[in-house]
Amino acid sequence: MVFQNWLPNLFPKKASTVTMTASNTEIVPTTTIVDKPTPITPPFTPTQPITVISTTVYSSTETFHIGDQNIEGFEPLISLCHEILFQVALPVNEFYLELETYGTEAQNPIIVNKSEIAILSPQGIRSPNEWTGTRTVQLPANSLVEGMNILKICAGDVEIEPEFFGDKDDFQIRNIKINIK
Ligand SMILES: [Ca+2]
Repeated sequence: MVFQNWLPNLFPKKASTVTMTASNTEIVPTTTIVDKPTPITPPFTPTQPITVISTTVYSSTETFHIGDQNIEGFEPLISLCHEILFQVALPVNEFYLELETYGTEAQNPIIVNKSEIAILSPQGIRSPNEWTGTRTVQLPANSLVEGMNILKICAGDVEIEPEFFGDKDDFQIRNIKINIK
């Protein structure tokens, strides 16, 4: 006589063992039922390369007149340099200035933290007295320091037909942005 003892599968989510036994040695089947392990999926699978988005650390739509003369049609003169303060958290891989210019005719220095690091060049002999589109000036990221930084856009020497000895360029700037990546 075969005696079968079926254990009800009350807890199907757990591994369970159902053993069929017999009173003699004729049949001793053993069946083990084990739930399939849940496939392990990685928590995050990037499907696209991560893009580093630039951050604007300074932005102004105001118009500033840099130079050494009052000029009709220009905004009132500020001074020989326009100074911008901005905050940065290092590390920074890219650092650039965007702006529109009106009337740049000289090699106008861009100074960051007291070092001259770039030139805002003449905008062209044919169109010195009109607004340009957005100009982008790449700047060396290693000129930045943690925290507060100072960028100055200054008037350079007029080398072609200066109006007087020591004449500095007079020009306007607007829509200024300082960006980092
Ligand atoms: Ca001048």
